[in-house]
Amino acid sequence: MFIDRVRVHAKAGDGGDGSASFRREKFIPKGGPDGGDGGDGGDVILRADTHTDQLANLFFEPILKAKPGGKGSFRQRHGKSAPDLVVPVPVGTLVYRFPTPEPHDPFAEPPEEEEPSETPKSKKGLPDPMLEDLVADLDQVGKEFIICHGGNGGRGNIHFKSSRNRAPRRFTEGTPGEEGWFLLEMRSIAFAGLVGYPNAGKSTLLRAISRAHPKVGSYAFTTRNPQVGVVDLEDYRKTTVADIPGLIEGAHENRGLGHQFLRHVMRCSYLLMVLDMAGSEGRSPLDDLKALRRELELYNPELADRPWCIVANKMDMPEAEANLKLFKKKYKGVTILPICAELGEGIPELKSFLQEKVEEEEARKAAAEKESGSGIQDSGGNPPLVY
Ligand SMILES: Nc1nc2c(ncn2[C@@H]2O[C@H](COP(=O)(O)OP(=O)(O)OP(=O)(O)O)[C@@H](O)[C@H]2O)c(=O)[nH]1
Ligand SMILES: [Mg+2]
Repeated sequence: MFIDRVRVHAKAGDGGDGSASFRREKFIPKGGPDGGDGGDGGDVILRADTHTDQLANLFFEPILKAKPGGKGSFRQRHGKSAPDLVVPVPVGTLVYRFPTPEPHDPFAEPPEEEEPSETPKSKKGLPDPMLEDLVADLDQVGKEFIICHGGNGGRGNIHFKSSRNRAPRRFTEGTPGEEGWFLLEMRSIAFAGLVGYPNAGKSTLLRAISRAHPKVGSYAFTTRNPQVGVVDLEDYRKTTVADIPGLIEGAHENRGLGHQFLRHVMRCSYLLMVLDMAGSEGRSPLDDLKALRRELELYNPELADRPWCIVANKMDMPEAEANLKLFKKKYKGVTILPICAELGEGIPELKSFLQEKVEEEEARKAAAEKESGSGIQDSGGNPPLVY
């Protein structure tokens, strides 16, 4: 089971209470206050980790609870601060905070029957999060975000001693740790995304250009989870390409595997539209491309504006040549890369094209950085988050 979206409940540790105690020893019957402070509660921290590739561990254990701080004690002993709970999540995880639910009102009118809504619902039953609830984007290895801060420890009675009150019984309690509901959503981060109908040969292509081994099958929706492959380029450069499950008409309305994977395309700077040039299964590659572009546009107009090119696959089949000619006539301004993913033909050309695009992107980024005058690295060549 591949999990790229989970709801979790997090609770940071409460601060430990301060202590109210008095020094009592032989021959020192009234030794004054000596209650120590409480320790701080542990934070709940999410950390982007390269060794975690999905959110499955959180699906099975969705409650993240950090330990409370220790209580203060006599002889000025301070309570121990609790360790932070660090939870590894995949690089590219977005964190949304659910608004705190209203307290339940038993006298409230029961809600009216909901009318069937026009907008598609998420397939896994989790509502689509709102952009304003986004609190963090863990898009770099090692990046951390504290989702709940631990409470502060209370103060012991030793702090409340004064000239007028030599034996204070006052102490403060530790503050409670924060808690809340969060939605964690993973979006694969890759330079280029392979977008195409089922069976167009996306997974075969990823196998041909990288060391990734996604499953290849002659049936639709062989790929059910996005997978990122690392592609070695010239001059020891590397880039990443994401294989994404097949897209069908109506995907923006959640048909097929729907939104589940369009989410992942959002993080790709470049789109490789993979087409079955032979038009097997009685389809026309021209119609396929039109439908794919429309789906991207309907899901998010921003996606339709991403730079893209056509990867004309299955050029080993007899019908492919005629279709390629049609494409060259119709899409004059668009790069068309004819390949046969299965036999590895056209793969070196595709790789050098990718290299060109990676270098262009790097130059663009460097120029943008110079302009803004900041030396701060952005999210590693990925476009800003858009929804
Ligand atoms: N003749 C020919 N067949 C190919 C070529 N590339 C892929 N295929 C075949 O096309 C079928 C589908 O390939 P996949 O790589 O699984 O296609 P996909 O686009 O990943 O499909 P989904 O994961 O279902 O979206 C397989 O039977 C492949 O063997 C090619 O260049 N030529
Ligand atoms: Mg596939």
